[in-house]
Amino acid sequence: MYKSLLTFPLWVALLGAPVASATDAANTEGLFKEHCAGCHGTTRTGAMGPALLPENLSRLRKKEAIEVIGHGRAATQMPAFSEKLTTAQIASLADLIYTAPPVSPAWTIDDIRTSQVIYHPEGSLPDKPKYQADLQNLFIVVELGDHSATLLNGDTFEPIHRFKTRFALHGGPKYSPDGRYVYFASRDGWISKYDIYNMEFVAEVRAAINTRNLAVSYDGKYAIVGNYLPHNLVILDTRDLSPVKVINVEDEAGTSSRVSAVYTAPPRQSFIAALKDLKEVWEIPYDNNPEFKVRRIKVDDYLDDFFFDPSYKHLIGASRDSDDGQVVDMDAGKKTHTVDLAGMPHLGSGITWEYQGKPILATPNLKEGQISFIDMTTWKVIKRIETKGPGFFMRSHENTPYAWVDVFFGPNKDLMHIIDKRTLEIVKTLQPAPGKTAAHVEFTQDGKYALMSIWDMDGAVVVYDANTFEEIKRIPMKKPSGKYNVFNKTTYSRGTSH
Ligand code: DHE
Repeated sequence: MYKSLLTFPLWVALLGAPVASATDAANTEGLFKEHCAGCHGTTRTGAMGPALLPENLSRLRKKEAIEVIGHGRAATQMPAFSEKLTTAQIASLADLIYTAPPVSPAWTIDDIRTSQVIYHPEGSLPDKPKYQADLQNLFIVVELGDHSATLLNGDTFEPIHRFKTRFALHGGPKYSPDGRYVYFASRDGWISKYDIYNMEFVAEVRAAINTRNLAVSYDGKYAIVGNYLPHNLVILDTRDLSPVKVINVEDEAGTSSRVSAVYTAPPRQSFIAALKDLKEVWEIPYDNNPEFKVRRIKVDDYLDDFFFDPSYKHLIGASRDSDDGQVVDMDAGKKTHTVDLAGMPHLGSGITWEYQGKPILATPNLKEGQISFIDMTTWKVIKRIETKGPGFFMRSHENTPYAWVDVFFGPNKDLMHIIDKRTLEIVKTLQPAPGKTAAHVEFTQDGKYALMSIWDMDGAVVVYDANTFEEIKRIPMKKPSGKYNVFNKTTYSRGTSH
């Protein structure tokens, strides 16, 4: 209690919110140059340390930022400044990094080229794996806790190798079609290519200052990176991650937009991007389109999140501020249906299966504890079920009659529901580690085992028998987030994300 009297919020409460003067701002800039710029870059776009711009800090509350500046960050090179700086100075630095600079920083194709690092030129590493394992049943597990990833054997559930990644990976890593390489994206725009056979990074490039996600073309030749900062899409040559083209995302009038997400659409031989600030969906064919010309499809609303039907003929998109989802016929190039989807459906985490002879889509909801089931022939919601709280990830597999969905938010975050795909009812609720978030399931190649994350620094991947729901094994890990099975991802299983 006594200690808290000395801390910033009380100081603010007693004196009132400080009025920033030009001198204060200049002093804070000076502090930043002296203590922070060396690692985070003079323009805050990041260097050895991560970028410190509002877009890059969206997952970190200001209170936590103040804590990190004062006391450092474990398992990184971020030192503690509480001995060097006053509480007020630390608070002013936190204010600075959550304020957009007067001029948005640029990141040009030359910056991208300059950032490229080639550790092993193409063809210089052996083609034979350095270990014995079924290469189709490997997993990459991302461990957010200390910015690492584990290569896991999906038959024995033994880790093969653990390695450091870039800071704050986000979104699913994407495999090359043969499963030998995996591509990671970090929120700071770093794209890394990792050789799973040799357990080495082969190339890295910084494609942007703030990235949403990346997708890899069906033929494996290109990667595309969708960005918030700058407002663009960057196409890379997957051989060494050289930039091939930067596509500025703007409409005909020159209004620019952030990219919500970009995915590959295998049967269409194209990439498809949803935009956050323009009412357009973009399709970029990569076959017979050397200039990567964009096909623009007008839609009724901005799209924050979207999903495809298994044929990739329809896109189902949702805006976080609307009660409706939109169905876009990708061949006709127009919106054809509206889906009644209230709350904040997490379509990106939706999955599909056949129910009573019809394809259905099931999606959790980030705001409400419910799962919606949508008939993909009529685009009507055929059922909603209540869950113990809003969920983030839903997963299944062709060989299991069950779908697993987490309760990511709220007091029941330690629960995981299992839904029978034949009845659309919850048949079991697991609580693998009381008090700790249970999240994100991915199946083995044959669908016999389900791997679940205990999303905690003192966490684990828990392996379950997917039929009996019995726990088989607990593999200790540091805040494991997503896990990605080579076969399920490269064959575009209907039970997982693509
Ligand atoms: Fe994600 C995937 C968007 C916050 C963990 N997340 C995705 C994808 C999108 C997305 C568009 C699909 C990209 C892909 O896989 O190629 N995520 C968003 C948001 O808009 C949101 C709500 C806010 C934000 O700040 O970006 C958000 N996401 C989070 C988190 O807070 C999570 C839980 C922790 C983190 O890493 O920051 C998180 N998102 C994930 C994971 C995936 C993901 C683990 C990949 C899931 C998969 O199985 O493919």
